[in-house]
Amino acid sequence: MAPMSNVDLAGAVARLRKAGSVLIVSHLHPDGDAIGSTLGLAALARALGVREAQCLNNDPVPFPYQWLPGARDIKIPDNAWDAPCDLAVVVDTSAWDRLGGAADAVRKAREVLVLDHHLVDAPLGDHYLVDPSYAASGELVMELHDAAGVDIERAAAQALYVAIATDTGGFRFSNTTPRTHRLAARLLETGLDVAAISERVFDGMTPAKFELMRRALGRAEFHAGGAVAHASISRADMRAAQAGPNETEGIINYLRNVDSVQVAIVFRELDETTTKVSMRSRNGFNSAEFLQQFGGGGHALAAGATLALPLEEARGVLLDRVASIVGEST
Ligand SMILES: [Mn+2]
Repeated sequence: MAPMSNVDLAGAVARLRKAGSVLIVSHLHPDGDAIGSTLGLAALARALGVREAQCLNNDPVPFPYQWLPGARDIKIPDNAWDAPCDLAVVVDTSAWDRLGGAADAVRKAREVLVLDHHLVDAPLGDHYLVDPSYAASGELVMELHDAAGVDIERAAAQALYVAIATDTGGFRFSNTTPRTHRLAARLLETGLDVAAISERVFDGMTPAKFELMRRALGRAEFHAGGAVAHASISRADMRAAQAGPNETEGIINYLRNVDSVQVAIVFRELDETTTKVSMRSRNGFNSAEFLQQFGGGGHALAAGATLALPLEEARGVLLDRVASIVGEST
């Protein structure tokens, strides 16, 4: 059994099999893994004979994933949610505060099963399978199909390919393993169109995102001999670019890609007193560990936190701490 789990793959399948109604929920501001894993799980639940499998997320499906079959059926929370379900499955997060407005519906479920691959101390839920050795929750969902003896249908294969491809940065990040490629190879065998998916998921960009990138990267700063890079996105930037939260995604990678950079940080102003911090790192700097002191978490190479500080202050505090670790003055 994985280190942070109280249920294994077979146990998780048993919970699904037993449930008459299932609610599948992932984290707010869903990424490709969140959406892809949600849809893959819905397909698995239906194959296992679950009478009612519904999907719910705090936020609408981001544009690059809206074409996935079933994506339109992922609901957003409203006050029309009444009947408690037998089993809520929380995927790609283990934390209540990442569920946003979907948390209430999860709390009403008779049982909660968590399937995740993030580093966490105490996962939510009655049953949890949390294994950071998976590059994506989509890998876990594929292995659940195998444990259940269920073939992955064509539509689910597309969703799970998106899940795995996005969380590995197109099979480029260090979380990519031989298992990742073996699982992805099986998805390709269903005949999915890799080039078409890649174009939709990786290369497409709204004009709003381009404008936001222009603004954020235009003011990027480098410190500590180029080892630390950061950029900030204010609410004014978001308004001027007419950008939504999803359009901030990926901007940080341009900072991390600069070859001198060990730690890349993007600060985003949520309101007057709240700042969201995203961090990417390499060369041994553990972003998740570092951001724990600010109540954040994630992976060693990619993590995030929300600070109860105005943008400028959050930037000051965090950059000071980073500098003390990276070892040169900023
Ligand atoms: Mn993930």
